[in-house]
Amino acid sequence: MPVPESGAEPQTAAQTRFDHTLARDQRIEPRDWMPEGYRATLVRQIAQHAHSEIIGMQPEGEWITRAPSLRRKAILFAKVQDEAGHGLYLYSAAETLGADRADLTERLISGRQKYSSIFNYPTLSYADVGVIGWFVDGAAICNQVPLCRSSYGPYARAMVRICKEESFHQRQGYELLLTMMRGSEKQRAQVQDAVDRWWWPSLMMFGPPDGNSPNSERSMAWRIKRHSNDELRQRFVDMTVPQAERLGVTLPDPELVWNEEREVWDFGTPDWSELQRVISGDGPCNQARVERRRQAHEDGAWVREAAAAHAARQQDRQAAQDQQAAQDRQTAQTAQLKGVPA
Ligand code: FAQ
Repeated sequence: MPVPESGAEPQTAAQTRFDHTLARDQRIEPRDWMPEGYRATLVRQIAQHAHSEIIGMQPEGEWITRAPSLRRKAILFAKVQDEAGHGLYLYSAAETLGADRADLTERLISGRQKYSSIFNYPTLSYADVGVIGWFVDGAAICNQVPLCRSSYGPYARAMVRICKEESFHQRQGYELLLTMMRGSEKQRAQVQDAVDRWWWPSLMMFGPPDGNSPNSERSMAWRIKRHSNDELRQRFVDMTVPQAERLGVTLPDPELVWNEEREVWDFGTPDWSELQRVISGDGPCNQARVERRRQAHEDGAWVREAAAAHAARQQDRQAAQDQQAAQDRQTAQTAQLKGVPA
């Protein structure tokens, strides 16, 4: 739990220590004093991130039963399970800031907290599974590798493991697409169609342009975010263009052109009004995603109750064992004092 702002020592000293920790590029840990705005920003970002991982299980999860072979099913199963794990590390990181996991879930299903816009688009063909791995996990890596150096310790450490797994996910997506591109004409067309549909939403994952990103400045000053939304978007485009060439697909942007001077790929402007619509709940699948999450949460109530009952029983058993052990020790000590052999 964070030390409250109104701790025993004067706030100015605590604030100075906090500022020095950031200036030395060291980590803030849960036991450290932190400004309330820093804590709230972290809870907001980490919760949104956790929700994204959990909601993000749905678009690909829909293809587990329809994946074309046992091998592809096993791979997809493992990937979707990984996303659940990422969500859990992130909820745990939010808990170190005093957030309550049940409350965060409630905020998600009542529409009071956001999750990534990207998961509000439908997965229309199996090629979408590959393109999600390639684009969405690729974008997640660009965004999240710098977060491994985020100033808040538990978040940064969670990111290290998550990034390793995302990197594997990205490669499996690209490998799936390479296989499909070596297949039939129909398969190649499916890949191109999926690329066309997911390209722009993937660029939007990085958030609004820098001039319209109200949280960036403060988050960067606090070293929660290390790069701006536009910097990371550019990094993603530069990484992806040569991969698209190798794969043999066309990215759906006529303005995509190599800029000799800046040594980056120039690209067109995403439809920012679409991002705003999707973020505010009016994307193609928003309602279905949240409804499914709500249903899963309700269906899982008995599991939570059973787990809590089991934990309570274990605790009672442990307490009884501890009490018995204490009594045994007491009896042995008394016997020793009386000179009775044990
Ligand atoms: N979708 O001022 P900014 C994944 C909101 S995980 C929805 O720029 P900030 C793994 C933003 O929250 C993907 N909302 O905000 C996977 C803010 O709203 P608020 C998730 C968005 O925080 C792969 C408002 O707009 N990754 O893919 C989006 O400085 C495959 C103004 O924006 C993370 O969460 C959006 N795209 O920057 C799983 C990474 N963009 O809260 C399954 C960590 C912006 O003020 C399958 N998060 N908004 O009401 C971040 O890096 C940042 O939070 C950003 C946004 C960059 C997302």
